[in-house]
Order: sequence, then structure tokens, then C-alpha cells
Amino acid sequence: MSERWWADKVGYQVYPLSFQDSNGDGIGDIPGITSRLDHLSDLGIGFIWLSPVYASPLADNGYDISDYRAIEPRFGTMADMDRLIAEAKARGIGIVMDLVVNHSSDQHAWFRNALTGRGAEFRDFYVWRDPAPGGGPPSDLRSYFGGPAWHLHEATGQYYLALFDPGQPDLNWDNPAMRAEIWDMMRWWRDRGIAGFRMDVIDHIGKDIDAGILTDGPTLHERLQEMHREVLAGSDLLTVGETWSVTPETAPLYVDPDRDELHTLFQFAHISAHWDEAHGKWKPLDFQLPTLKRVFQDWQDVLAPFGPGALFWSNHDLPRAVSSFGDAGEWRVRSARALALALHGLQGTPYIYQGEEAGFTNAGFTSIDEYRDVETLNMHRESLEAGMDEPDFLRGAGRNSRDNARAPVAWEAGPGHGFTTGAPWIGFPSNAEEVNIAADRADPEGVFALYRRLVALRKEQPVLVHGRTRLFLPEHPQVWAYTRTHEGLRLAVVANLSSERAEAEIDPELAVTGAGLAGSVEPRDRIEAGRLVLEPWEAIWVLGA
Ligand code: TEU
Ligand code: CA
Repeated sequence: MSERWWADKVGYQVYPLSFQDSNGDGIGDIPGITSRLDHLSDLGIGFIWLSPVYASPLADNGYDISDYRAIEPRFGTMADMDRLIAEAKARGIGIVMDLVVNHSSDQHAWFRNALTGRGAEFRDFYVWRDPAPGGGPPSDLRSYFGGPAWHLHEATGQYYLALFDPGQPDLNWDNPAMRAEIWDMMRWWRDRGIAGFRMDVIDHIGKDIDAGILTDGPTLHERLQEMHREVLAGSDLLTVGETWSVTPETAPLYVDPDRDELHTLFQFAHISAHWDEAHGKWKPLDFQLPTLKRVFQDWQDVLAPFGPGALFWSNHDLPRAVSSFGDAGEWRVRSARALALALHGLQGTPYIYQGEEAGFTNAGFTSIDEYRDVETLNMHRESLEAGMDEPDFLRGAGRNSRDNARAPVAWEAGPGHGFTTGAPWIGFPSNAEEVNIAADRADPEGVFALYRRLVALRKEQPVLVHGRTRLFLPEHPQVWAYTRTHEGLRLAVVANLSSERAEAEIDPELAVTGAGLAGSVEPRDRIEAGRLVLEPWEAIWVLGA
């Protein structure tokens, strides 16, 4: 198989609402993104994953689309979008669009038509069911955002399905006319010159709702193969599916190239491993490094035969990397650097979430009034109704609410932080005066400087693209150590992911002498067998034979 264009590239996620405002309304927009392309080009990234900018009432910040072929006016115009694609391309940066097709908005023309009667032209584009025999919803299925997943439409006497917000009715993937519309829309975007699709909750499109099967349903892979035939075949579009449900057993079904489905996946095992079984992310568990290492290594092994997987610490649904996995206080900069070294040494395509390249922390919100996220606000209401007390909920939200990473990017110190000249739609992180892009970029030992180096190294060193990953010291509670080997070269990655000094016994097969490619503290050019002492959050990359 010939090498894919993204094999040695790093991706960068832009969350448009919070990246850069260009007109003072407090909402990030497309001209704002275009105006910041030089920052991304300095970083060296190969593509942007752009969270949704389509027409939308923004009930779920754009993951509720009312017109797939229009741009939300609050984000700009189609001409702005074309200009972003062209200006990015001129800098060697592709635009990967977010494809949100498990559901549309309830303001989409299809759904509005569907409401006009049981026989309406687009009625069957959505999932309708009669009430249960004794009345009430067809099942007791709950929405991911809280509350029931079935919503009664009184005028037509049936319930529609919405697995997320009631404003996000699920599309009916069993309807071939609906699928034909989606393929057509995807071809339309493909032909505008985009670089790929990130596919929102794509593991849900084969659901069998009457059997209670939401993910990995009976028709999922058939549908993905149809999508490949209809849209992707013959193109060099990058496809990455968001699949919370994927397991090591089911992953090959999506990414085995012989099956013609997707190139790669976002899987979340390293995230959900730290959530409480019953309360999920609202009661986060303490971070356990041995668990994290095992999960990452398993996925390295699973995906190695199929091409690069996706690597990430954070995204717009998750807290900030340094707040979850690092030390957001005393060791903020150094721990952000160590986390970058630990992740970017792995096999796969790293994704940087906006602001991560400057070591941004969680938002630091302390009152429910500061939150905007529909999931957080619903869970707040439900948790309090269920007897949780307010401070307890706010503690969980402070760690894991989606708004932690949705606070606007602070580009500089001072009012508006270079993000807006107006009032931002959600508050800045509480430390934005000190923690911002300009302050970090001014520091040659800052987070950005290291990210830029790691992005460049991926293009220079084939071992980073092709090397097989081998884990050492799996039970060590502080140190993550692995090697990547390729054509007689060995890259050793050794990272102390803790705020205390660490000691480790280095195996001869982990030891290496050669070039110190990068480090979070002083670079070292060798790792000797025997006892090694690492400073807090010290991480090193050493390349040798
Ligand atoms: O997220 C999928 C999803 O399941 C999330 O709601 C996730 O469970 C949660 O955020 C983690 O607690 C995707 C998008 O990334 C998210 O922003 C959307 O809200 C969601 O789909 C619906 O489109
Ligand atoms: Ca704006």
C-alpha cells in the first residue's frame, strides 16, 4: 500500500466557537481561523480537524446541523469557508470536516417536513415509533445528555428518537433515500477541496433500536462500505471515525484496508479507564499510570497492521490534557512537555487540541452559571434531583465538563485576550492572564517550542512513522518507557509522569546511546542499562542503533 499523505503529519483540532472571533460578537468564526493560520503553519501541522461550522441553531454547539451545505452565519459565509480551504492549502494544511450524520438538527428542512404528517415526504428520514401499548414512550431508553431519548410529537401521535439533545433527532439509516442524500452531500464537500472527514458517533449508524442495539449494530459495516463506494473510493480523503464503543476485537472491522471502510478511529479507552463505572466522568477515578500504559500498548498492537491510529490527550468533549494527566500547578509547563513527548513518540497520528500547544489548563469555573454546555447543565439538574450536592457536582464538572476545553483560546494577556474585542460567549480560563499563547511562544523552553519540534521530527525520522512499539516497565507507577524500532534504529522514550523524582531499572533492550532528539528538561544523549533517576516530569527521546 502506498504511503498515505498524512502518514508523517500531525493534526490539529479547531473548535470554531472558541478559536478566534473576527467581528467582536464574542463568537469565534471562520475569518478568525484564517487569520490565525500562520500560528498553525509555524507549528507545522498537516491538517485541521474543523469542528462543525454548518448552519445550526447551536443547541449542541454545531453538532446539530440544519443545513449541511450552508455555513452558519455566526461563523461566516461559504465564501469565507472557500477562502479558509484555499489559504490553508497554500500553507500545506488540509481541512478535515466534521461529518455529523447520526442526527440532524430539528430545524433541518427534512425534520420540519417530517413533522407535517405521517405521510410527509421526509417522514421516514427519521426514526418514528408508536406509543407503547399502554401509552407512553416506546421504550425507557435514555438520552446521552440526560432525559428520555423518545419525544412525543403530539400532532402526529408518534415519538421520534433523539439519542443526544431533543434538538438532534436521529436520522433513519435504514432509508436508502436518506443515505443517498448523505452521499451526495459528502461528494459536494469532497469536490470543494477538503482533505477528509472526522465522523461523529459513527458507530451508531447501524443501530437496531427495537432490539435495543445502539452501537455496532447489524448494518454498521454495510453502511460504511456503501459510503466508501459512493464517496471515498478513488479519493485521498482521510477518514477518522469517532467510536466510543470500539474494542480491540471490533477495530479491524473498521480499519482493515481490505474491507474498504475507514482509515482510522478515535478510541477512548485511555479516557474511560479513569471514569467511575456507575457515575462515569462525573465521579472521576484517580489516574493510574499502569492502566494508561496497558491501554495504549494494547491499541498500538491492535492497530499496527492497519496503518496509523489516532493519538490524542484531549478534544472538545474532554478536559485539558495537563489537568487530567499532568500537574496543572507547579509543574504545568514541564508536565505539558512530558505528556507531549509520551504521546507523540507513539505510532499513529497525533492530534493537538487547540491551546494544548501552550499547556492550557481546565477553565477553572466555580459556579454553574459559568457553564454553557447542554450536557453539563442537564447533568447538573439530574444529579441534584438524584440527591447529589452542588459542591460535589461542581467538583466533577471542574474536572470533566466539556466546557473545560471550550473556554476561548487566550492568545495574549489583556482584555479580550486577542480572542475578541467584545464579550466572549463563555468565560476565559481563570489563569488566562498568565497562561496564553503569546506568553508561551515567547519562552524558548515553553510548550509550543517543544510541540513544534515534535511535529517536525515526525517528518524527519521514519522510525516515528513506522517503528513498532514495545512497552517496558508496565507496572512502574511513575515511568512510561517504550521503544520504537525500525530498520536497525531504535527510539527510546522514557517519561516520568509524576511530580516526584523517579527511579527505574533500565533493561539492556531499552538502553540506547546516540542522539538526544528531544526532552522536557535537559536533553540526554544516552540511556544506560541499570538504575536511572528522572526528575519530576522529566521525559526524553533518545535515538540510536
Ligand atoms: O460526541 C459523542 C459523545 O458520545 C459525547 O457526547 C461524549 O459521550 C461525551 O461528550 C463525553 O462525556 C460527539 C461530539 O464530539 C459531541 O461534541 C457531540 O455533542 C455529540 O457527538 C453529538 O453530536
Ligand atoms: Ca464572530
